[in-house]
Amino acid sequence: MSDQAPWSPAEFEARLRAKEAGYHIHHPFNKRLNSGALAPFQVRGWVANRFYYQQAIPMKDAAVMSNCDDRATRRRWIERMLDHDGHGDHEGKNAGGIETWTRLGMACGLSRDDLWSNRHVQPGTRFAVDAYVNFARRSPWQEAVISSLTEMFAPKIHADRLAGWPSHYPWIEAEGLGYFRSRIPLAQRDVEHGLEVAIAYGSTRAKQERALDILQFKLDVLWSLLDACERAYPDNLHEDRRP
Ligand code: AHQ
Repeated sequence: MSDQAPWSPAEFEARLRAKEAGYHIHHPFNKRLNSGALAPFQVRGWVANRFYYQQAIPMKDAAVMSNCDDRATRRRWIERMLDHDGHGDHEGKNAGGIETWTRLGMACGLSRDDLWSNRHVQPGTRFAVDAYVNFARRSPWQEAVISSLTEMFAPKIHADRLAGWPSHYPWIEAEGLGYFRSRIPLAQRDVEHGLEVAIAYGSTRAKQERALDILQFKLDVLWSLLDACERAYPDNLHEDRRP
């Protein structure tokens, strides 16, 4: 553990943001996905595996809440759960992000049951996502908040999908991309809160370096999910085994 002086908040944030180099936007499978190089079955496989991640987010967020003794933080954090699980009548725009992701899956040709049964979820996806949820369950709430900061880099990956998929994948109904559009402002709001927590947590150099390690763990979670998809859905996958 370092006993050096802490970095300034600006320097600490810059070092957090420099971890973008390991973000899954740079994963070979994502590069193929966002450049239009994947076949429909490979896109469907990715959607079905990412659905398992989306389902896990509110449980991860509930774990953060359960460990958080600060009411002001909980009052902000609960918005994340409602964003994913929906609120009010849970219809239309109140249905929540998991429902919007379900509509992405159906726009790609998956059935609702294909998604909610988790029948296409690969072992590597399950282990990576479950590791993320369990990290949030057993860590101090500030550390779990820091692990969500991979979303600093998410607006670009959503924008890439919105810009490219309509022409790359015209077979996907356009309204299916609604999740990516809806997530950009929410990611920006959530990152603002997450960075406040991270800067306050990073009172010593050792804690700042711990924060960088936590962010690397979460980058590895996202990277591993794409490793699992790349392994499961090779170009020559037998017809009978394609989602
Ligand atoms: O759709 C995503 C989402 O709701 C979240 C919540 C946040 C977290 O709490 O870890 N991270 C996250 C991410 C979402 N989408 C991913 C993508 O590539 O579409 C990116 C992912 C993230 O960057 O952490």
